Amino acid sequence: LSESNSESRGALIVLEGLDRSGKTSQSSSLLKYLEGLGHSAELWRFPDRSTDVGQMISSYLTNKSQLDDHTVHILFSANRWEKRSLMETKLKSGTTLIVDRYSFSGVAFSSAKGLGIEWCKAPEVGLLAPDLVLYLDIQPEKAAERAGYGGERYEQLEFQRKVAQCYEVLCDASWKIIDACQPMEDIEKQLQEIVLDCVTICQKGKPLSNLWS
Ligand code: T5A
Ligand code: NA
Repeated sequence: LSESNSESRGALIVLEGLDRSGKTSQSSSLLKYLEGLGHSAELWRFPDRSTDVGQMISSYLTNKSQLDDHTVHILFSANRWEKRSLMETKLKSGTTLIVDRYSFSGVAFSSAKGLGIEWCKAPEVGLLAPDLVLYLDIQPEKAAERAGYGGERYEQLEFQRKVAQCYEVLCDASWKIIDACQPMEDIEKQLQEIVLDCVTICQKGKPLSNLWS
């Protein structure tokens, strides 16, 4: 019996950035790339608007309901907790997850409203830690010029400037910062290389860990 593969698992890869920085476009193209190489991979996103909690968040983001800042913060976190065990199952079964926003969005957006950063981090503790954070770096002014901007609650220039500052506080040396103003194909190539390395390390049995570590 060979045990050499027993720890092999999928990678947890997170894309972060301001609204309209290109996360969804790049997540989809990464998924195609990994599938093209024969890897098992799925595209996830937070908020996951398909659950009951996700629908409350969606209604808040589209200004159809009002919620206290603390309340909505905890809802975003709950929306991740309700997917945690499935996330772990998928990773352990060898599926790589490309995740469009995660806990860092949760902390950056709520602390940009003035909530304390430690308070914001607390409900995220114990969620799975990503193997890789890809930060799509764009000036708030540039993002605002992109199609579809301004449709949702947080898509306002002044607020996005604050979010960018909060991301700077959260960012550590392990994050990969990518200039999101390059042509899409150039960004794709850079991300592919980084992601492939990460997938390989996880296949070799890098252990899973929890936030914040
Ligand atoms: N939030 C989220 C919290 O407050 N707490 C949390 O815990 C979480 C998880 C919804 C909001 O919720 C907040 C953050 C958000 O404000 P969302 O549904 O992910 O989050 O919404 P957005 O981040 O706003 O997603 P967008 O769809 O607006 O932006 P993306 O995904 O970053 O960008 P994308 O790929 O859709 O591209 C936007 C446009 O730019 C073009 C695209 O074609 C598209 O038109 N584009 C480029 N143009 C030129 N050059 C490039 N390189 C380009 N890349 C993309
Ligand atoms: Na998006």
